[in-house]
Order: sequence, then C-alpha cells, then structure tokens
Amino acid sequence: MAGPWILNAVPSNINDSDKNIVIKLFDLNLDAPFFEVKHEEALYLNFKFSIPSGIARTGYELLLISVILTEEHTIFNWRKELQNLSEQIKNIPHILEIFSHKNKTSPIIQMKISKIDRFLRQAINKFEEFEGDHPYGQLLFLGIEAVGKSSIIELLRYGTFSPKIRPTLGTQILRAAIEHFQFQIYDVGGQKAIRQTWFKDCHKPDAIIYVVDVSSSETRDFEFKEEFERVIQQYFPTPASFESNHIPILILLNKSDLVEKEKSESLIKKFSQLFNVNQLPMPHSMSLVSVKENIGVLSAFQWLISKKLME
Ligand SMILES: Nc1nc2c(ncn2[C@@H]2O[C@H](COP(=O)(O)OP(=O)(O)OP(=O)(O)O)[C@@H](O)[C@H]2O)c(=O)[nH]1
Ligand SMILES: [Mg+2]
Repeated sequence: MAGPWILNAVPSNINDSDKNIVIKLFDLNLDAPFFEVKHEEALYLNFKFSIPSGIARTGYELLLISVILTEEHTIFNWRKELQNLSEQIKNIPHILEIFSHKNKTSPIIQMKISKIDRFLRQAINKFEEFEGDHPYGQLLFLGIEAVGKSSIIELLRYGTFSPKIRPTLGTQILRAAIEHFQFQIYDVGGQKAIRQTWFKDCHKPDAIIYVVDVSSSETRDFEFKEEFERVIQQYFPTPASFESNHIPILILLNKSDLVEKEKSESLIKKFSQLFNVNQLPMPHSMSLVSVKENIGVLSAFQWLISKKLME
C-alpha cells in the first residue's frame, strides 16, 4: 500500500503525455462525479468535486480524489467513502489555501495538509479492516431472462448501468458491498432452459431478490407469476416452515424508465395482486425501479439491509 499523496499541481517529474492525461481528467464532462478507469492491471477510482474559489473565473476549483487499486478490490464501497471524504475536506475552513498558497511551510497550511492526510489514512484503514471481513450474507437474484438481474448487480458493484451485459448462462457467484456490508451474490440465468438450475447453488439465501420487467407485454405476466410461485414453494414450502419465514424477499419491478410515470401506482397494484403479496408470510417489499436511470435501486436495498440488521 502506497500513499496517500496530496498533489496540488501536476507533478513536474512526469512526461508531457502523462501530464495531458491528468489535465484531461479534470475536463471530463461526466454526469456522475464518480468514474472508474482501468489501465493495465490497475483500477483507478476517481471522485471529482468542487470547492469554492475567489480566484477562479468559474468561482470554484475542482479536486479529484483517486484510489488506485492493483487487484479486484472494488467490493468495498469506495463511492460512499470518497463522498464522505469530500465532505470532510470541504469542511476544513479556507481549504483552497493549501493548494494555492505559495508558502507551503506555513504552520497553518501544514496543519490543514496533515488534516487531509489523516482523513485519507482513515479511509484506507476502513478499507483494510473491511477486507478482513467475511461476507455478511448471501443474496439470491431470481427472475426470468432479460429482466435486468445482472444489470442491478452491476449497479450495486460499480455504481453504473452497463448496457452491454450479456445473458447469464448458469449461476455466477460474485461479491458486492452495499452500504459497507459485504454480500455474496448469486446471479442466475433466467432463460427457460436453465431455470431448473436456479436453486442448485444457493441453499440458504439470506435474502431473495425477485426481478420482473414492467415494460414487457402482459402475455409474460403468467410466467412472472408461475416462476415467483416456484420460488416461494422452494424456499417457503409449507406454512409451517417458519424457520425460513424470516428470509426477506425484495420484489423489484425494473425498467420503470420504459413506462409512463402515471402508471406507477397501477403497476404496483397489478403485481401485488399477481404475486398475492398480502399473503406472504416473510418480510417483503416491492419497489418500482430503473437500473438505467438509477432510480429506486439503492433505497430498495437499504430496506433489505435494515431487515437483515434487525434479526
Ligand atoms: N431500459 C432499461 N433497460 C434495462 C434496465 N435494466 C436492464 N436493462 C436491459 O435489459 C437487458 C437485460 O438485462 P440483464 O441484466 O442482462 O438481464 P438478466 O435478468 O440478467 O438476464 P439473464 O441473464 O438472461 O437472466 C439488457 O439489455 C439491459 O441493458 C432498465 O432499468 N431500463
Ligand atoms: Mg443475467
């Protein structure tokens, strides 16, 4: 582990082409302030934020915090951590001074620099503690093909919607961090021919996420219902199976971006009736979400975590 380093200008000892790359990073016009760049073996997690500035024409200066990871460490929720860091840094009075002041040896500047250094080290320590942890629980994602299961998992893992995801052929076991809790994730393939494998790998899930696509034609409703009932029979076989009745089930009605907003309520009503949710014995929740527009997904999982924490 190297660093942290605080740089207040492009370092003079790097060559011109690297210098241009660094400068361009600040010019990237990304909607999300958080962006990842993969370069050779390393993954660069970047978070861009602004601080007020009396000397800049725009009235603000941009700061970039980057974490460079050399292995697959993205299960830690860096997104949240970097956001916290930016808040801590912004709260230091006259923070711009440390980057613009000519006299870097002044005690006040030194004090501010060491404060930022401490915040950065605290974040790294959290990450190292987290790495030693065991997975918090197993999440099983189910649902027929192309409803968006893998896309949801991608959003949880990397914070982005990736339109290029391929159909899942078999069960993928992955890890993801949600709100600083680690989960082992079972992503099954939903195509008809492989649905019989759904329950083979994860015998005791800690939570089930059942996904449907609200934009699909009504002719699929029966299939959504039939497969949902098969899941319930598998994990909650008889009313007496109270032992398993604490496993929460989260029903995600995905692709809400493809339906009119006015239909939201009627869709929730329709699927509540279709799945008979009022009769479900376990903790359950139904949310209308869009992975593409990142709407509702994180709050739905916050509900799930709150259920697990209450056990
Ligand atoms: N418009 C829109 N498209 C989405 C959304 N979520 C997923 N998709 C698209 O739906 C398609 C299927 O997504 P996947 O995540 O592969 O679906 P899956 O449920 O994992 O499918 P299988 O692996 O075959 O079971 C992809 O083209 C996604 O880009 C969403 O919220 N809105
Ligand atoms: Mg998939």
